[in-house]
Amino acid sequence: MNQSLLFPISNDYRSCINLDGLWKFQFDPNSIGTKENWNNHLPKPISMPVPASFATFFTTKEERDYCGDFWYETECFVPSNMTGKIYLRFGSVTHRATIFCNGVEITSHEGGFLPIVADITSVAIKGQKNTIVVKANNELNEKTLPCGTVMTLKNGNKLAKPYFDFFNYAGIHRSVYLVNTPEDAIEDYSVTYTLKGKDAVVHYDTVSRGNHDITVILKDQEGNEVCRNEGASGDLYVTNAHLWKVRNAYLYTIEVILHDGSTVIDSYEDRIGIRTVRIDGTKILINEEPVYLKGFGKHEDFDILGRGFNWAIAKRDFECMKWTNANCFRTSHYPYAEEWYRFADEEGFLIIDEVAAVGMMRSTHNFAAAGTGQYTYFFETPTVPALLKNHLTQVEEMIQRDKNHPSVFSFSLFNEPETTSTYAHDYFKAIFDHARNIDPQNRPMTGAFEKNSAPEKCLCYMLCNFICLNRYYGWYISGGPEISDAEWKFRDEMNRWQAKDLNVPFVFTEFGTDTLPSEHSLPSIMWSQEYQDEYMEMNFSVFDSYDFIQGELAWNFADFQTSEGIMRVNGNKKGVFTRQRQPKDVAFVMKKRWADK
Ligand code: BDP
Repeated sequence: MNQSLLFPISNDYRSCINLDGLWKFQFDPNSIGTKENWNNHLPKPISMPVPASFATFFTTKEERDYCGDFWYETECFVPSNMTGKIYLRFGSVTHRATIFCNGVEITSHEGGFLPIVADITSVAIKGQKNTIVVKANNELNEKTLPCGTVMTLKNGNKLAKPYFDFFNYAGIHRSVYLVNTPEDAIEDYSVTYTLKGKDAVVHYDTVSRGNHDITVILKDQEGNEVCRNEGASGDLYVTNAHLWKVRNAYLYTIEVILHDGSTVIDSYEDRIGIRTVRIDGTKILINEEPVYLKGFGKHEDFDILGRGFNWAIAKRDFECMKWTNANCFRTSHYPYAEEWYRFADEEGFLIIDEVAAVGMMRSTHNFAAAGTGQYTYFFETPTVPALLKNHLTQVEEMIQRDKNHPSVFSFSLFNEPETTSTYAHDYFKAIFDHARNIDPQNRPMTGAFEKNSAPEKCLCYMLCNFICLNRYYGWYISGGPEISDAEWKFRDEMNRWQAKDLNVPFVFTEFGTDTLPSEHSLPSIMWSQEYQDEYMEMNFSVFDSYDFIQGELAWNFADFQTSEGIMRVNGNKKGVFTRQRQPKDVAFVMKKRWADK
């Protein structure tokens, strides 16, 4: 573990000061900033809200679609009474960043969807304002996640060409904190659970700096102490345990105390939920009870905010999801802001937590390429070892960050890569082995497969504990008047999977149609609301025909922004809700079905 990724909290021993607000910002199209010492100060900055994507504020295309280096700057007062360690913690900076404090380079981080922790203890000047500068970059390539490329226009401007179907939003997308901990401090903890009749055992493990005693206390929802234990690792026995149940969450508070006798050095508090996860044959078991997954693939996406985290949007999204009777979502196609998981823990939602391994097929229309048989030799290229290294690191950071959330019952390690070569198999075997080694809760691992990953050709499905399929029979394949053929083809594929007798659960992690709320048609026509309803009903009748299908996560929860193109009408319109989070007709269809499913 390089840095503590614990979510920042404040108490008597540690503190966090939120640095969100209006920062300074400057584009650096010719990458001159480093040479010209922008790490000290930006020469001609404009103002920029944090957290948010920069793209959504501008009125010119050049700025909205800007691709290259860009810089942020702010001032941060470091109080003179701070002792111990001082860090800056960025929830994420997309896609990569170098952090400077008072002109001094502190750290660099690759990957736009996981935290950056910069230790500024030796550089921060107490009792005054310190200058924080961030050099960021949003270019895409095939060595980093997510994958894509960059083209240069005739006018010299760079343009991101994602191999994925969401806008390449960039910026400081999540909250920034100044974190202060004692010199010797709690760095990490993890929990696993065993159920024993009505009781439960919470097995814990802690990581801390310095040689001190550890006491761990568990408190119930009313704040009463339930049990405690001494030692860096050990067991907490909970009699008559309240389990964390799907859509009926119960959260305990765990407090880890670092101390020398009665002198407390550090304390860290978090909320945890007692629940187990297991795959048994074709069933997904939470607390040994089968659960059928109902819900959505989502995006962090909204007007004006872009991919910037906002509590109000998260609240509305949970209310809409609860209204549909959903119980699950996938963080397609990257780890979301930590606040989403904390919210899901409280609401009793299950999460398939996905790493940003998307675009592992060389196509800027991968959604259309899926199913055409197009093969791009993605895993046969010399850049793959570098990509693998980044992929492994990001899986590690994601699991380190999210391992204690009861909502997270599974990790998804890819979305729609090429999977039909032995190269792909070897690549993903390394990823799955690593993930399994580091997840303390031994969660089921999965990945989402597109249509070219057919039962006869795919060499990677056997790596998964349950198999996630993204399928668009009735949209990309045999859409509109051919929908009866679509159903036939869909059933044919499912029969071929069934014939393999894999005895594992299958979950549909994508199915949907682009639908404009303005379009109504009787009989239905593609893009109309009636067609979205008809398509869903057809899909449901297929799902209900196979016992091993144990979940349906519709694509997508809401309309979202993408790159421009002839197949996208100001974004992807497969939302069950509009981008403003109002229901399309199909939302009522889902609500009705999921009420009794
Ligand atoms: C799948 C991708 C997803 C796309 C979706 C679509 O996983 O990101 O948005 O298709 O075409 O290929 O809507």
